[in-house]
Amino acid sequence: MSNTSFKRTTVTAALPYANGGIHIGHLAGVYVPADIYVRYLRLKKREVLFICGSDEHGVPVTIRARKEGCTPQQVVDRYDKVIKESFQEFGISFDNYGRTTSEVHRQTASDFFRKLYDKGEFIEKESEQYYDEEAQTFLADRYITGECPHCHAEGAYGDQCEKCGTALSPTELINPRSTVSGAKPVLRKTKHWYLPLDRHQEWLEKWILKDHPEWRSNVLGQCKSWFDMGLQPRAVSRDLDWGIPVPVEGADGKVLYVWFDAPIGYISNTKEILPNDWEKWWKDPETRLVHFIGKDNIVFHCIVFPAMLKAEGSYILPDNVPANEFLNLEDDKISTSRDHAVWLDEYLRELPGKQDVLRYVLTANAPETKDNNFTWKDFQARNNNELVAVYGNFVNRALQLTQKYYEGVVPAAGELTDYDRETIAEFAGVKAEVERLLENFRFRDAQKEAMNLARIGNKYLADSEPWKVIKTDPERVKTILHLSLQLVANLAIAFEPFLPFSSQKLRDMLGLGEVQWDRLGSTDLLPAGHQLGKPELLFEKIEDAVVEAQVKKLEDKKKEREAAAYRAEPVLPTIPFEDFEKLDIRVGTVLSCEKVKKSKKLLKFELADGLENRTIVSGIALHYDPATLVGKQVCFIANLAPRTVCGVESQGMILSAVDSDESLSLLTLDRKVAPGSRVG
Ligand code: B3M
Ligand code: ZN
Repeated sequence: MSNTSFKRTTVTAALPYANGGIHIGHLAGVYVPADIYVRYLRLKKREVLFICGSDEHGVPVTIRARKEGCTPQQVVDRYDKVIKESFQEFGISFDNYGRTTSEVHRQTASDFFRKLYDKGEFIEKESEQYYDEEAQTFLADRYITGECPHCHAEGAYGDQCEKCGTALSPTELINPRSTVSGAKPVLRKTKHWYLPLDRHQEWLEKWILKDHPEWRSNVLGQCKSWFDMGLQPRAVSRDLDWGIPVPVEGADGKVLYVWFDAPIGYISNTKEILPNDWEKWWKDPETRLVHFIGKDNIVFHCIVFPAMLKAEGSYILPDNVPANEFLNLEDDKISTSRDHAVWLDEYLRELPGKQDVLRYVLTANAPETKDNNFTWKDFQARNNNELVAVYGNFVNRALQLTQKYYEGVVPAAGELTDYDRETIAEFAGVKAEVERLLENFRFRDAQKEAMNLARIGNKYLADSEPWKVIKTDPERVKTILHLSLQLVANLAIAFEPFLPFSSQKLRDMLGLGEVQWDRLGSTDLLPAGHQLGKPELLFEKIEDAVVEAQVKKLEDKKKEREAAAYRAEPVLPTIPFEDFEKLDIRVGTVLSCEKVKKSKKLLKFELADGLENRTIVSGIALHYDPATLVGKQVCFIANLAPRTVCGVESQGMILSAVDSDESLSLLTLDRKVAPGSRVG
């Protein structure tokens, strides 16, 4: 169905986890595009509801609480407040920002579960899960660490090894440990409820791939690969003491899985503000439901939540899920754990009043079709070269000239020239184009179109040169400025969804009341004789020092991290020179190299060492393809007592450097030397 054939639109933005603040990646991926869309619909006078809230359950919250020595409730109370404030400051105009710890949510999620349970929409299954006998608790995957079965790094989690990125299940870990007590966990039987997604695959596949070919290709692609793998039943309960209790008999100590309750939060947060009227936003087929999310949430919003809604039976399904890819920062992945991010509360403190600049830059670089990159240099360039030099400059020139020549009163237009008419025709087309792009969730291009309007204005003024014409043909200047001011007023409208603070400021300067989106493109927004307000600068130049300080801040954090890694592995105590001399390090040429059977880590080297050949086993198989090493020269300890590793006698040790991410790099030479040469 086309967008306009719906009566109203329910727009949701992913509920952020209340275990940390909000950074530019969140803003760019979800909240700014959602806000632009909603503001646009409101301007179009369409009925719309914009829902979000904090996602307050789940294991990450309990981990944070444990780390900080406080309760999960204290964690979410703190971050809910921080997050809500950041959104407000950036003008993200939710109709309601709720919380999943609210009573209305507990009741709604609980009833939802109960209804599916009563309808027989779940299956019950017993499985074996790790249990911590000391702490007397089942362990969430994240609470178990051990050696990764793939890269053999220590400290891999029960759900993933962060070193090699492999997804794991806790029972695959070698030497598992509970992070709660340090105890060795034991397997225990436990019962859970599962949503049998396999039963839903057929209709889901048709609904998404056949009925919604207009969805973004990244979204369709991810769904398709889930379908190709075949959907599996998913547990919707957990053994945990933080969450909404499973509302059935015999479910003590079990709560709803956070991804079961969180999307229901959209419904509860609607109910919270519209207790008597919420159903039309969720159950009326004439309502259009749109979920704004990041790409890591696609499966939950396109497959799991729709399956839940369908199983319940009375809800509508999303009409679109415009998920974004990721935003990088200075060419490096944004990472909360490494603190490589621009946090909104810090941004607001350090660049006060510049919310619209960030909104602008994040939209200009929106990761709509691929991952994108935010750099402070680009931030500065877009501010100085686009917001200041194009938009701000045009507005300022038009207003200042009107002030100078006509004391801020809009002059009447005389006869139009062909050039005037061409200009009018050009900006009359902008409205349809911006609308088309916004309706298709193409926010970057839509904003570009709006900026194009400012370019048209800038060019018009530059070409018409009223400051020169005033000396020869003052009547003509009236027409030029009359038209320029209409263009300026158009900009206030066109940018309203994107840069709400600047539009407000501009409207105040123009004495323009409420904006009428439908008047975008018209030339009679400011009648002759209308008194304008006092002109002020719309945007300010950002100096080098400001962005350099931001880059330095990121670099300092990185250095600090590296120093911490160094401190974690400090230099060993000093030894006398004679001790060093005992170590015989030599250069060897690799004659052959192959994997050691039944080992993932080990490579067996045959080295020419100057005298005879020797065999050395080295644990670098995950970092090198053995075939590429033949012929290379490496350094090895020649007088180490032989050891037998995996049935192979190793006559020495090959030297390699361990990077902070545990990857290994062989010590090689930058020019050839005779095998057996001494290193020292
Ligand atoms: N809190 C995950 C996230 O913030 C999750 C989204 C819930 S949306 C219902 O990425
Ligand atoms: Zn690993």
